[in-house]
Order: sequence, then structure tokens, then C-alpha cells
Amino acid sequence: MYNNYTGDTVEDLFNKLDKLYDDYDNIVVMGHSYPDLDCYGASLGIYNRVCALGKNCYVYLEGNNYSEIMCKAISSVSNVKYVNSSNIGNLTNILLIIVDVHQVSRLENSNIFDYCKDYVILDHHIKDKKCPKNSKLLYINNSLSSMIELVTYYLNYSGVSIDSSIATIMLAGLEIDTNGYNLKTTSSTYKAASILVEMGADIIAKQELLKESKDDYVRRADYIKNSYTINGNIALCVLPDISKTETLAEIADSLLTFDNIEASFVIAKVNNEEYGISARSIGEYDILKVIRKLDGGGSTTSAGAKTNKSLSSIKSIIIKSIKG
Ligand SMILES: [Mn+2]
Repeated sequence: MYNNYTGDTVEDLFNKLDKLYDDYDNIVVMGHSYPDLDCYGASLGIYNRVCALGKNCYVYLEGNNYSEIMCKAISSVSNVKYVNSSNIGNLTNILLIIVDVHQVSRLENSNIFDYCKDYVILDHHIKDKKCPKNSKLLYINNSLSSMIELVTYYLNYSGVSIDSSIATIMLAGLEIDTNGYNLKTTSSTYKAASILVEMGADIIAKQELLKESKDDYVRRADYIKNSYTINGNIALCVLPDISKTETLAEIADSLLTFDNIEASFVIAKVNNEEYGISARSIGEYDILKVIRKLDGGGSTTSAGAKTNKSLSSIKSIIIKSIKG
């Protein structure tokens, strides 16, 4: 299947991971702050693999400011041990597995290295220069649709079974990260979906998990109504209120579903001081080169930034870069 730049196959990666756990008493899996179903689902998958090897494992969740979907997902799962900043100090000899992110500042707890020094990074975003350099194992493959795709193959390779609720979360996460099997979707992505269904993912429960309130839908439709296009194919949308980063991402995703739109940029205040920018592309248009001008990061099809710049300067940077 996939190779990473060291020439290793994923099977080599899986074998190395399995061996690495032996040196530690505790394995902690952590994703990015404002976790989504991709990082949570992938964390749960790794958790199951590590537990199956008889090792002590925890999923790190701080529990603050989670989306409605995340809250629903967390409450649908049982028999998972969690850890957070209040009790991580009780654990010794920890191996940290970082999933779906590779910048320390974006971790669910960016002070985690006060508690452990050894870590593994597994990510599918374009490698950033801020990637820490001393990992025990590093796998960053930005052609991968999602972390869940990789972790599904890890579970399948290891012959580990998972609860139906976890398979359901993983299937939902795969669907979200690919924007409904569109972004970065390959035959391996569909195969991963098929494996998850075989592992017990429930299609009805998945739909329930992904449901949104009518109010949210109407609010989003209103924002979309007020968006406009640049060069006829790039949508730009400015939200009038302070918004959650995930709202920006959702609108950027939605804008891609319209005729002729190849890429989308959504801007909104994310707190009193900063604007957030979320960008998406269906594949051809490289949004990362625009987002980099705002010191952001991500991949060529999904990227974001946070900045103290004014709205007018953000807009002019984006428009200039697009027309450039
Ligand atoms: Mn992801």
C-alpha cells in the first residue's frame, strides 16, 4: 500500500509501532486541540490496538470546548480510559502517540512534554517546519485521506476487533475528513470504509452522529448566501460573528459543493483579538500557497490560519494572492 519517505511500507510502520510500546508502561494517544472525529476516531483505533497487546493505554482528552458532534461521539463510547491535565502527572514512563497533527502548539495539551519525552507522530497534513525533530517514529503522509484510513488498516493488519460504536465514529470521521468521499479519496479510502462496515460500523448511528440542528443549517445557509466569488471559481465568505474554527471549516466545505467552485476561503473572528481563516479546495487549486501568506498551514486542499491582522488586510492578501 503506501510508502513513506523513508521507504517503509505501512506494514513496517505497524510492526515498528507494535514493538515500540514494549519499552513503556503507559501509552497516551493525543490529537489536536478542538478534536474532530478523525483525530478522536483514530485515537480510539490506536487505543484498541495497544490494549489488545495487553498494554496500558489512555486517550488524552481535555474536554473543553468540544463540538456537538464530538460530545455525541464521546458519550456513545464506553470502556475507554481517558487522561487529562489533572491526572496525567500520575503516569510514568509514557510513550505519547500524536495523531492528526504535528505542531506542538496545536496539540490538545501543548505542555504535554512536561510529563513525557518520548513521542511518535502520525499525521496526514503537509509537513511544517515546526515539526518536532526527536520523535521515536515519524509518519507524515499528506496523500492519505485521513488518520482513520491509516488506523483502519492498522487494526485490520493486526486482526484487532473494535466495538461497533468505535467503528461507527471512525466511519463518520472518514466521511467528514474526505468531505463525503471527495477530498483525497482513493480506492484505499473506500476499502477502509468497507473494512469499518465489516468491523460493525452502523450506518444509521453514523447518520445520527452527523446530524445537525435545523438552526445550524439555516445559519450556515445564510452565511453561504452572503458569500461571493473571485475569478468565478473561488468562493470567499466573511462571517459576521465570532465563530468556532470548526464552523469556518464546515462552511468552507459546504461552499465546495456548488457549481464551478474550485476553492473556498472563509474568514471570521475566532476570539476578540484574532481572525481565523479556513480554506478548502476540491483538488486542483492550491489553497496552501494563499494560506501561507497568512502564516497558516495545512494541505493543498485543506488549510487554515489564525492572525491578528485586520479583516481588510486579510481580504486583500487573499484576493491579491488569488488574482496574483
Ligand atoms: Mn484529519
